Amino acid sequence: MKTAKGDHILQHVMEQFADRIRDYYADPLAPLADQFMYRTPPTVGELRRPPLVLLLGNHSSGKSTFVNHLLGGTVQKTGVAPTDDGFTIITHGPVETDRDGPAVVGNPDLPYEGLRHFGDQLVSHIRLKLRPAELLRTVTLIDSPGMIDEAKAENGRGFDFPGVVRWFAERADIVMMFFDPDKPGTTGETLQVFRESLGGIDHKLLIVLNKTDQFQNLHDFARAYGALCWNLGKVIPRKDLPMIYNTFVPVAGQPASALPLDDFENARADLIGELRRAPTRRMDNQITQLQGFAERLRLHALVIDAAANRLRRARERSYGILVLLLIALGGAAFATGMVVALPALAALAALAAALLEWVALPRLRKRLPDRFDEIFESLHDRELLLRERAEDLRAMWAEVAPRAREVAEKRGLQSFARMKWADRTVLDELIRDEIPKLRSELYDALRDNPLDAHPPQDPPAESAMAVASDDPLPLRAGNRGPA
Ligand SMILES: Nc1nc2c(ncn2[C@@H]2O[C@H](COP(=O)(O)OP(=O)(O)OP(=O)(O)O)[C@@H](O)[C@H]2O)c(=O)[nH]1
Ligand SMILES: [Mg+2]
Repeated sequence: MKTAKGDHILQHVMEQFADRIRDYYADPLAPLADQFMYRTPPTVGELRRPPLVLLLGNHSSGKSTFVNHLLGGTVQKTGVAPTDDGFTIITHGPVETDRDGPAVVGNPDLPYEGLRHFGDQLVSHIRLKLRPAELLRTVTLIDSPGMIDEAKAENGRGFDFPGVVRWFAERADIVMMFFDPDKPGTTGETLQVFRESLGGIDHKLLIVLNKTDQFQNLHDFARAYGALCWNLGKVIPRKDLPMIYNTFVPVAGQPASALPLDDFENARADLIGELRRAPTRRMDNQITQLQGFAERLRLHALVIDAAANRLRRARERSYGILVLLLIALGGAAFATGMVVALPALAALAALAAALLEWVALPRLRKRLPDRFDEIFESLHDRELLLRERAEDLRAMWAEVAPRAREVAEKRGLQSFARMKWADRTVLDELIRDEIPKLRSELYDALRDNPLDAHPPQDPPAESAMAVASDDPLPLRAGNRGPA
């Protein structure tokens, strides 16, 4: 059984990893991001936020019931009609307190300020609940509005629903997507969210076919399961089927199921086990995020740097030709005794330089961002030939390219200082050696200090989820309620 001491050791190890991740962002990534106007790295507050578990799903799929089951009490309202129309952030606090959206997004100690950009309508649909449940010391749960049939997010809900889901999903360490036998993946909004909000995050997505106790026979179960797979196949762009947790939460007064429930109960234990692993997943996710940031920054910076070098070289070449021409013409003027032509020659040189500075070079500067794809291809020709990497690399470039172009167009390529060779080497080594090493060290540390040494169990009450730790330091920033 896990001990408080073991938890503290693991927590200490996690803090060390968090510090190393922070250090990599501080140097070399932040200065390079600044030099090439790439995105700002995550703030310390974001890096220190508690692990987040986001619960999504169609309305009435049992999200809130699952939350209550986890916390061993009635924290969320449940019901057959659409119950939740907002996002509820449920986090640890010593006494039961509820806060409204404006207090949540306006508190700089909480990592939710970014939600303000989605407008007042969203803010009024956000709630923070502080509860003393032990589970919440290590994870923060986010219950969400049930998805409905018509994908009319912007007009129907008054805020950009897929955008908000993406915002939470990007920051979450686990995203649970709930389906139920009534609507196994057929809800319009669910499909829209898969397409618009969950792209690129399948590594943290857990699919749940819930309420399996409602199936009266195997045939019904097979139909619903098949329909779910069919629908997922349309929206998840991967070859293999993701793992689906077929499970239910016992609800009083429900008719007894005709199917044996053991497997469904085991799946619930597995699902809760995954949820309890959120803190270690968070570290893994942060390494993935660090790697993604470094690789994208590298593409962005290398292409801009190469384009800026082309511009610099074109300038040097043009001036070189001009100077040579002047020397030749000046020499000829001296040789032929036509010294009177020298002032005219000087004026011509000034005109040529002006044309170069105000016409030819600005034109090239404008054209170069359109050639970024070609520059990217030529910089990575070798890597692109290695087939496995090619698709990933091109997809990554497609993500980075719009911003790289925008920055080059708005700021002007001439304003970027040349990338130092040493900086480039440090960045390459970080991506090639240090981040993979960091990850394998994390796995070693987890093997030596397993968080989940005992099999996951259902929580009969809050205390069952206790992680006996009175100082969850690295998780504090976001876990603390508003002052
Ligand atoms: N039989 C059965 N009923 C369930 C299960 N989970 C939830 N329910 C019932 O389904 C209804 C809807 O559950 P909620 O937890 O409110 O569903 P939700 O996903 O939060 O719904 P919205 O907030 O509207 O999105 C409630 O009446 C629950 O009692 C389950 O596993 N089995
Ligand atoms: Mg609900």
